[in-house]
Amino acid sequence: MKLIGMLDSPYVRRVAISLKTLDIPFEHASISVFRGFEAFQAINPVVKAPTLVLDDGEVLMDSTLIIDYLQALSSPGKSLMPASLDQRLRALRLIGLALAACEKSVQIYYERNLRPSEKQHAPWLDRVSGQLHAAYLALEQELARQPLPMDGTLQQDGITLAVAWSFTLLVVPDQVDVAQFPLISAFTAYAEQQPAFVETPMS
Ligand SMILES: N[C@@H](CCC(=O)N[C@@H](CS)C(=O)NCC(=O)O)C(=O)O
Repeated sequence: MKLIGMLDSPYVRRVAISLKTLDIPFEHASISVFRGFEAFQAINPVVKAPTLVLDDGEVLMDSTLIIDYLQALSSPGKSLMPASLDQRLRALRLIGLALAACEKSVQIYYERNLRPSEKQHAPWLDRVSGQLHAAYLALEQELARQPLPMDGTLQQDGITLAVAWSFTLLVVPDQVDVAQFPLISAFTAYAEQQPAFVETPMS
């Protein structure tokens, strides 16, 4: 199978790290949805990163749906999600918050970099910025209530959280006061040292 998209996308990166953590072999084509629009379009006319091309040519998109497929593909002992219902619910809540943080960071980045400055709409940016902050605040509270394990393992909630935080710090660092989020920072520092993260750098 082939993963299409650049690792500076948090969605592509979470899929690549999940593939490695699940020990699923894959090829990676680092094609930009902007600079490589036409090459991307030839693979997936919708031009969404990540795109996963299966060996039989089937094309999947959306990181969560791709990861769902990868989970089904891998052996049950290798799940990145907890088995118990209450812990699965918590993991899903963390993943939802982290994905919202990714989305809000992307929206702020696109607004600043794709829209001409005279067309930028401050109330919209303020709204998105508030949503980004709310997502990280809720994640920090979740980690205070129940820390994520830092024992050499990685689960999907931790992967997505660390990918989101590193991405936000890369593209919109002015949006977060790192001192306000010590638990997220500490977990991300741990995750970024794990082999699957080290082998999958953002740039
Ligand atoms: N919900 C999607 C979001 C994917 C997404 O928005 N990817 C961006 C790159 S970070 C993209 O494809 N942007 C190009 C576009 O939407 O035109 C996922 O989880 O995969």
